[in-house]
Amino acid sequence: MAKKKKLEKKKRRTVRERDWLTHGESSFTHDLVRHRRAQVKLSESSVEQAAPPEDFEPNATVISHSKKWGFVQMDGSEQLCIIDERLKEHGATLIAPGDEVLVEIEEDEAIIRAIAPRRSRLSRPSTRHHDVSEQVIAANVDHLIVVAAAAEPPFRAGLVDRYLIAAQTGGIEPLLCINKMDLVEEPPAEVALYKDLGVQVFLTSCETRAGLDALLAALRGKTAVLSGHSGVGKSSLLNALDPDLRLHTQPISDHSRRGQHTTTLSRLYELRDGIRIIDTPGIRALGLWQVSPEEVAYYFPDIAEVSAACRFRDCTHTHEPECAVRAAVEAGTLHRGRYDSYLRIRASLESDTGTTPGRMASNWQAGVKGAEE
Ligand SMILES: Nc1nc2c(ncn2[C@@H]2O[C@H](COP(=O)(O)OP(=O)(O)OP(=O)(O)O)[C@@H](O)[C@H]2O)c(=O)[nH]1
Ligand SMILES: [Mg+2]
Ligand SMILES: [Zn+2]
Repeated sequence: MAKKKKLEKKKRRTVRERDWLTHGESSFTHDLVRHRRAQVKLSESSVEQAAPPEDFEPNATVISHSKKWGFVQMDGSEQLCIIDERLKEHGATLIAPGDEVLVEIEEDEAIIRAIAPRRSRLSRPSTRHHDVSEQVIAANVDHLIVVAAAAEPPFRAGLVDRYLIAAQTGGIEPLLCINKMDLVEEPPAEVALYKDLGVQVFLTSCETRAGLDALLAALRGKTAVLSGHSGVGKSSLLNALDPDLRLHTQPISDHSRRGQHTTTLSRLYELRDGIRIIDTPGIRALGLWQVSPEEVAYYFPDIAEVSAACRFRDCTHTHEPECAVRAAVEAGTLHRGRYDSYLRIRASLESDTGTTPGRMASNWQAGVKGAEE
């Protein structure tokens, strides 16, 4: 008898309103406790149902989630779902905004039964001490919009270079958006380099609305994820692209005073013209998922091209004699900033090998020291 009671307690679940999305995960937990008495029990049949199907047609897209809940878009409306307990993480985040899922409705309960394989993803090595080693920031996106500010905070090419690598490894086409152009006369000098590499660059301002129409045109019918340092204006860009969204934004002076990011939960937004954009919290540094030090040069097309003329095939371009890459930097035909960025990323991957928490082979998940979630 006592045993049965315990079992029943374990199966309890709640269905709640969506207000937790605007307050972040902490208030959600708090609310869960507060509303415990009003909990709706998950039906026996749904718990004992057959195992999640392997072959299925997804019928919903994940907008946002917590560990146990997924907020999805389904049949044109938004729905809060329980994630089937039998779905297990296999080294990577179980669900992420943009994931295509199978939702089944049973006795007023919506349950995420299965998650479709990802066709692309923005990932980083997880820096938290939990089971997953690959943290998926966004799934199934066509574009990664790397957002940097022309000023306030100052432009940093290092993070952009890391994003370009993450986009390549995750199968996403990167776009570079230099925001806050109203604060400067000229865009950062590096912009020309990225254009040469074939990256589409958008010079925008949420104040003057410069560049926004071009960005909208490039995103028509696409799903994209906005990522970059905190305070560069990711949420402001979304507000400018669709004034109905009214997302919370905050001056960067407040960011530093409070030491926290304004956006705390990644979330997918549906805009007009079939555009879907995932807003994410700002990051300080981006660890690289599944990139070894030896591979870094492949992701710098300008360096890879020159390196064909290095004396050694496995040249690291750090100290070897007759290194065509270093010669090109000296001759001024390869941009020194790009080479420095290559060296920094390579060095960080080397020094991090074996130190990143997680279960998988550590040299595949080297990240950035001090990287934050
Ligand atoms: N001058 C100027 N300020 C801008 C522009 N875009 C955003 N800002 C300001 O920059 C500050 C930060 O903007 P947010 O949109 O909150 O930045 P965020 O990238 O979403 O930050 P996190 O959510 O912390 O990652 C706000 O005070 C905005 O008003 C712009 O184009 N020009
Ligand atoms: Mg934001
Ligand atoms: Zn070399």
